[in-house]
Amino acid sequence: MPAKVLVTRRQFEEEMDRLRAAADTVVLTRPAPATRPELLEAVRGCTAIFAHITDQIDAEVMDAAGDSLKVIAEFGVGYDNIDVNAASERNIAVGNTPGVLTETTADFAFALIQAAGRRLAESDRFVRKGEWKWFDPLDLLGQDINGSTLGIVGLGRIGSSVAKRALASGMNVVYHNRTQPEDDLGCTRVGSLDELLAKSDFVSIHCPLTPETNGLIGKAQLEKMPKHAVLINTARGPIVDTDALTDALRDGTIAYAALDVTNPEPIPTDHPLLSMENVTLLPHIASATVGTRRKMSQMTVDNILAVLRGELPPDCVNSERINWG
Ligand code: 8YV
Repeated sequence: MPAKVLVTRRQFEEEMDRLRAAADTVVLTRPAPATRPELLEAVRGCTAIFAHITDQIDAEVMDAAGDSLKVIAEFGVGYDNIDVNAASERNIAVGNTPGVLTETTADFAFALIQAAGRRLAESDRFVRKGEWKWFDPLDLLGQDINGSTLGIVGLGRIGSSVAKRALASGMNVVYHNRTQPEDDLGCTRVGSLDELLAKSDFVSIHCPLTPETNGLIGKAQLEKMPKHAVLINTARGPIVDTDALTDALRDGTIAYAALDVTNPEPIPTDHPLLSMENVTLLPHIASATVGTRRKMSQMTVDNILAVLRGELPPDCVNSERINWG
């Protein structure tokens, strides 16, 4: 019997053809993600799940798939939607797509730093609403990027690439990391997150979502930031406490936020953040270029095809816990 592969969202056809050549491939093509009952039904008998951030792949889903399940291949570098421990206990490999989206995501994070500093989205709304009636030298004043300090929370692959862009634009860069990176590119390591928050004009988040980073930026942390500070989040929504951020933007604790990720996601259209001028909201598109999404799709398929051949995925996050004898 051919192996069954479930792809939970529509994907690049040429990559789906590579899967179809090797396995019985089911692609869920509806515009909305599968509901929980649909997912539990769709995974039955699968060898591989091509998963997306919208899928909560926990022990219940793994057990619904049954003993056939050998790999969960995430379309993305972050895999916080997968219970990796539950997968390892069941000898299921978990794959992801590191590296390939680093520069694209860093481009986008730096674009948000610039867009927030210079109030681009707000200025666009100003023109569209017909509010641009005359020249006013004191209208829509932003903050300089050059000469200001960027604080990077998590100087890993993406954080380092953002740092390179910031240094090239004349910013000072400070960072907070659990471990000392091999090359800090000339950035300054600070002793604590609080110190970083107090020193930075712009703060950009680049750490993964883990139990330790969930709610990392809450009321107390926002209060450490200067009043003119800008917060950028392209990592994961739950790292920032949404209610605390909403209050901080409303009462002037900080000046601005640019968020590619939110909690919840999508952010409801009646959420107070949507009516505030000092926040720019994007629909989780930091990696969304044709080239990068194609490469992510290709890597996800490569991870699955390796397992169908009996090998570990080339990018496997739990390889040391897998024993296929
Ligand atoms: C993806 C991401 O868009 O790689 C990640 O961790 O957040 C994004 O690149 C997302 O995972 C889509 O499934």
